[in-house]
Amino acid sequence: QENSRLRWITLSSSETLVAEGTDIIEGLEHAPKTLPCRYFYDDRGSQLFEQICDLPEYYPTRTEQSILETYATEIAQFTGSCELVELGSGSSRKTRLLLEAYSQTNDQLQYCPIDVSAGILKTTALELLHQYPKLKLCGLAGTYEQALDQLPPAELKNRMLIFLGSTIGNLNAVECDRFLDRVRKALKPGEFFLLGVDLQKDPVILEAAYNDAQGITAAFNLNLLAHLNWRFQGNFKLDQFSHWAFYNTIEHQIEMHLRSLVTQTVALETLDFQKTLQAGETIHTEISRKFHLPTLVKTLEAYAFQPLQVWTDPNNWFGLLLCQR
Ligand code: AVJ
Repeated sequence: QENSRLRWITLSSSETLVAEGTDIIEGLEHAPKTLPCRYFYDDRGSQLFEQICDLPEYYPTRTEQSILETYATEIAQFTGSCELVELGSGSSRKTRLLLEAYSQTNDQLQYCPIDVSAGILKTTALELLHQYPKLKLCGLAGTYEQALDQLPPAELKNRMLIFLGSTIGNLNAVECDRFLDRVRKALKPGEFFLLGVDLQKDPVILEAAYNDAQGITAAFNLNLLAHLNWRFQGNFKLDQFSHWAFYNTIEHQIEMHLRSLVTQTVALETLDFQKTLQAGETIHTEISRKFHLPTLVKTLEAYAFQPLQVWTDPNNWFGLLLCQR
């Protein structure tokens, strides 16, 4: 009977076929070279990210988790019955706290996880259906852009879009504006938006979180190249690159790069693409912006989101914002 509570939608866009891989070519043609951080998350990358979340240095996951542990019931009472739609749901580990709270205050439980990694989406969906007998689940495999443009109609009378883990920090200011505009269009007036953001803090703490002693973050960064190798028949040799992460205090963002240790030519055969990297040259793979809460609140208001509540942890390391469209 679990199947009757499960629906799958694989999202695609008319652009997909044409666009497949062009973002990679664009990034590698760019000076300095970049690669989209979305490509971290093949199934192996999603697993590595799960390991990062458990690292002693990586405070965001457990800090956000502690905020949710404290306030999930309050959130559920505040919004009342609503469908939960989550962007970048991954293993849904933090969302379980919300599902727990909503299953106690509401008789209907509707969850729509969205992720680019179909593997982790499926495993998680089956676990959740088993764990919550009332739960109805609609999994969407695709990018945020695809998902926001093609959200299935709400099954319940209200809806809350959830975007946790400070994943919004991966977007630069321009992309963030475009994203918030999409979110606003995807939601109806009165619907909710729950946003988790990492806050500005001592750079020593920030840099440690992206340079863990066990080297899991390095493996995660390098796995992007392994992903490109299998997906586009690439020839990246992972041992000829090294992980580099630092906090940019001017931009208030962690930056992750991959540094080429030697002069080498990389090729992506199915994209019919080749590029030479100089020894020491870097490829920029990720930004992770760290936010200033009052500024973020103003930005959200500018996009017609009304911040209803802002919660933080005792150190003020992480923020959780409940907004209403
Ligand atoms: C899930 C994108 C928020 O930026 O902290 C973790 C990803 N990168 N370690 C982050 C990540 C390196 C993470 N986000």
